[in-house]
Amino acid sequence: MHEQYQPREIEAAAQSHWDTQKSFVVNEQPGKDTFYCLSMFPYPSGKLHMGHVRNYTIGDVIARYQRMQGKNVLQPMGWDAFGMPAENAAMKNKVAPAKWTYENIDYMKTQLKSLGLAVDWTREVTTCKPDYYRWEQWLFTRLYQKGVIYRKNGSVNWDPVDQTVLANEQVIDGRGWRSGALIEKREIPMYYFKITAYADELLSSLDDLDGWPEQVKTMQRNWIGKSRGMEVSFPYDVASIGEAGSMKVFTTRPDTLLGATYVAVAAEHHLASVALARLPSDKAAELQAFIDECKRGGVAEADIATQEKKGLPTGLFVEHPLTGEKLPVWVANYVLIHYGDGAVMAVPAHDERDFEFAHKYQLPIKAVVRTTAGDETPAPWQDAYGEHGQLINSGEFDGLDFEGAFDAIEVALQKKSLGQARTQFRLRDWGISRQRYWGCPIPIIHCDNCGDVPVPEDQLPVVLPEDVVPDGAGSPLARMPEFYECSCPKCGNPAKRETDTMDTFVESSWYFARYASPQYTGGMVDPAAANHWLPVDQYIGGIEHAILHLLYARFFHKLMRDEGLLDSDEPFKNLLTQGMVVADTYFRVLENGGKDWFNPADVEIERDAKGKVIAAKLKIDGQPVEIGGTEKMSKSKNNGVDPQAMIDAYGADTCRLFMMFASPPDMSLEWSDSGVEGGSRFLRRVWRLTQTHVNAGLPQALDKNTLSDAQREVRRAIHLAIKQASQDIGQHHKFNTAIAAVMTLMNVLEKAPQQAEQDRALLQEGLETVALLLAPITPHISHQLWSELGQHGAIIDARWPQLDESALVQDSLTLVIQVNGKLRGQLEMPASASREEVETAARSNENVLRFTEGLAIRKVIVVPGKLVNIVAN
Ligand code: ANZ
Ligand code: ZN
Repeated sequence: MHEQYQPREIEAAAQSHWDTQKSFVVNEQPGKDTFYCLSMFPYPSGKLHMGHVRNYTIGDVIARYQRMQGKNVLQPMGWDAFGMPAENAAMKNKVAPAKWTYENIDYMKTQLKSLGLAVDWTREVTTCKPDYYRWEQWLFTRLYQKGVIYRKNGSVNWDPVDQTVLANEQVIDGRGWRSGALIEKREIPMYYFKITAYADELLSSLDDLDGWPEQVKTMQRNWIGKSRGMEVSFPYDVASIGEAGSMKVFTTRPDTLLGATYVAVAAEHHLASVALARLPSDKAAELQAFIDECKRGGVAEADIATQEKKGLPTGLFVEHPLTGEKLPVWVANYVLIHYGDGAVMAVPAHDERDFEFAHKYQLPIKAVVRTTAGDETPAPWQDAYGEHGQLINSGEFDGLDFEGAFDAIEVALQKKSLGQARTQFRLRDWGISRQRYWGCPIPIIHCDNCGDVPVPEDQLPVVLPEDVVPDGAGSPLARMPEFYECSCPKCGNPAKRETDTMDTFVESSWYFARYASPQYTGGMVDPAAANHWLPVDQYIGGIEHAILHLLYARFFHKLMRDEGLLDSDEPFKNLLTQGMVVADTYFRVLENGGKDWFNPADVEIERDAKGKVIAAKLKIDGQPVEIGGTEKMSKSKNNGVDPQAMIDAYGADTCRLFMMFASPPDMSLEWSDSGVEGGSRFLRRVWRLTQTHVNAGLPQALDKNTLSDAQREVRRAIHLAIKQASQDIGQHHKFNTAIAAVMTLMNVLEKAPQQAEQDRALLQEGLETVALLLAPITPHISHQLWSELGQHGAIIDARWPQLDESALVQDSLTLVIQVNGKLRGQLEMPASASREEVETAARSNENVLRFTEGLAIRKVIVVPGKLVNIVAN
C-alpha cells in the first residue's frame, strides 16, 4: 500500500474496475427490489458548474447507498440538448448548433465520468437526436388526433426591426436584445397542449406525493390556481354600445356584486373595438394609442402584475345584472385577455387593483362588506378591504356571510339567466410552438385542401437538418424549401411542412420514462420496462424547476398513462430540491458607477479571530477590493469556482466529500477553500491509519466475547457510527451528519491501542466500517481501502454494514460531580468501577480542578451510581 494517498491513481483504478465489470449496467430483475435514482439531466452548456456537481453527487450518494441495501439500482444520465444557448453560440462562433452541442456533450461526459458516478451509461439519452425526438413527434400526432393538442392564435413578442419572434428572455426592458426596438405583441397560430384538461388531476394528485417538499407542492398548487367563483353577465346598454348582448366576467367575489361601480376590459376585448368605432375621432385616437401601448411590452405576466394601473373610459355602459344601474366600461391595462373572460366587474372597496384604479380616476367606491372594525363606510378610503364578512348596502342580501351571499346571489342571477357558479384555473394551455431552429420539429403538414395534417407514423421522424448556422433573423427552417416543401400525406398535393419547433420543455417532460428502454424501437417506451422502473424513487434537482418542469413532467406522465404506455399516475415518488452553491463576491466600483467583479481565486482575504472576512485585496495589484457578500455562483458576479480545477487538484473524492459535508443537501452550500482542504486532510488520515494497520499484517477474527471494557467502548463507537450514518443517510438524507459520525469514529480509532491481537481485530472492524460508510460518498478511496483491508470482492458489491445492537449496550454510568454542593460537571464511569476509582477520577476531573484551585480538599463523598461531592475550603 502506498504511503501517500494518491487520488489520481486510486480514482483511475476504481473507475476502470467499474467499467470493465460493467458495475452500473442494470437490467430488469423480477423479484429484486428496484430503486430508480434520477438527477435532472444537464443542458450541455460547455462545462460542468458547481451546481451540477452538487446535484450529481447527491444523486450518486443516494444511488450507491440504495445499492448497498441490496437493491437493483438504476441511475441513468443524458442531455437536455435542444435550446437557445446553442443558437446564440452558433451566431457568435459561426458553428452549427449541432456541432457545438455534440462537442460540449463529449467534454461534459468526461467530466461527469471523472466524478465517478454510478451511472449506467448504456442508457444515455440525447434529446436532439432523431431516435429520441421521433417518439415525441409520434406522441404529438397521437395527441393531435385526440384533440389534446390543438391550434389557435397565441401572442408572441415580435421584434419589428429584426422581423422575428423573440423568446421572453430576449426581451430586455421591453426591447429586442439585438435590435433595441420596442417589442410588440403579435398574434400568430401556435400549437397548444390542453394541460387544462388535466388541471384537476394535477392538483388533486399532489396530495398523494408525500415524498415531495411541501414548498414545491404549494408552488404547484398556486401555479395551477384553482378558484371557485361565478360567471356574471352584464347586459349591454344598447344606447351606448349600439348592439344587444352582454359582457361576461369571472369573479371569485360574487358576494361583492352590489359594490361594483364600473367594469373594465382588456385592450384586446371586443368592447374596446366597439369603443374605437363609436368614440369621436380625437377620443378614439387617444384610446387607440393606449391600446397600442398595452399591446407592447412583451407577454410576461409578472410585468403586467406590477406595472402602474392605467386606463381610459370608452363612453360605453353596461347594466348591473341585479339593479339595472348603468356602469361605465373602461379599458384597463391590469385586465388580462387570456384570464377569465378578459373583463372584470370592478369593486374598488374590496379589491386592491380596482381600488388603486378608482382612486386614480376618481371612480365611486361603495363598501358592501362589513369590516372587522364594524365600520359601514370606512372613510376616508385608505385601502381596499379584501376579507370576507357580512354584507351591507346590498339590499335583500344584507347580513349574509360569504357562503350565504354566494348561494343567494347565484340563485338571483340564475333566475335572470345572468350568472352561475364556475370553477376556474389560473393554469393555461401550454403553447409549445417556437419560431426557433434548434428544437424538435412539429410534425404537421399544411395542405390547402386538407388543412393541418399530422405526419403519418411511417414518415417519422421529421429530421431537423444539423448543418445549419442560424443568423438571428427568424428561423432558418422557414427559409429552407428543401425542409418545408413536401406533399400532403392525405391528397398528395404539394404542401408545406410546419417550420416551428417545440418548446424544449417538451423533451425534458418524458426523458425519465425513455431511460427505462432507451434503445427501444417499437415505441416511445417499452411498457414492461417502464412499469418495471417507474415511478422514479428519488428525483433530485434545483428548486428553479419547482413549477414548470415538474408540472409538465407530471402532465406528460399522465398523457403517457392515458395512451396505455405506462401504469403509474405520477412520475416522481420522492423529490429532493438541492440548495444553491454560493460564494463570496468582490468588486470595485467603476467610474461610470458600474461594478467590476473579481473572482474569489484572485482575491486575498484577511479574517478576524472568528474567521469573518474583514478585508480583501486583489492579488495582482495588492489594492483593496470591496466585499460584496455571499451570492449564488454566477457569471454575472464572477464568483464561480470551476469544479474541474478542484477535481484536478484534490481528486473527485475530496470534491464529493466537501460537497456532502459542507451542508445538508437542501440548504445552500457555501464554497470554502479551507473546507475542501479539510476534506482532503480527513481522507489522508483515513488512508494513513489504514496503511499503518495493514502494514502490520491483517489480524485474526475478532472474539466479541472476550473484550475488555476499553475495547467494548471502541466497538461501541463503531456501531454508534453505523447507527447514526444509517439513520442520517437512509431516513433524512443528512449526509453531513453521517460524515461527522464517521469523523468521530476516526478520532476513536486513531487513539485506540493497536498492539494486542484483539485491538487490531477491532481496528480492522473499525476501518472496514469507515470504508463502507464512506463508500457512497467517496467511492474511489473506499474501493482501494477495501481491498487493502484484505476483502475479497469489490466494495461496490458489498452491503451496508449491519448494526450490532448489543455493541451499543453501555455498561458505564454517569455520575454528577458537585463541589461544595454545587453542580460542577459529570463523570462517565464503568458500572463496575470501585469507590476508589470513582474518587480518583473525580479528583482529576478538569472542572473539579478548576473549582478547587487554591483550596484544600477536605472530604470526598461518593454516592455509588449517583454522585460525587467534593468538600473543599
Ligand atoms: C370582483 C372582485 C371583487 C374580485 C373583489 C376580487 C375581489 P383569481 O383568484 O386569481 O381567480 N379577474 C377576473 N378576470 C380577470 C382578468 N381577465 N384580468 C385581471 N383580473 C381578473 O382572481 C379572480 C379575480 O380576478 C376576479 O374576482 C376578478 O376580480 C379578477 F372584492 O371580481 B374579482
Ligand atoms: Zn391534402
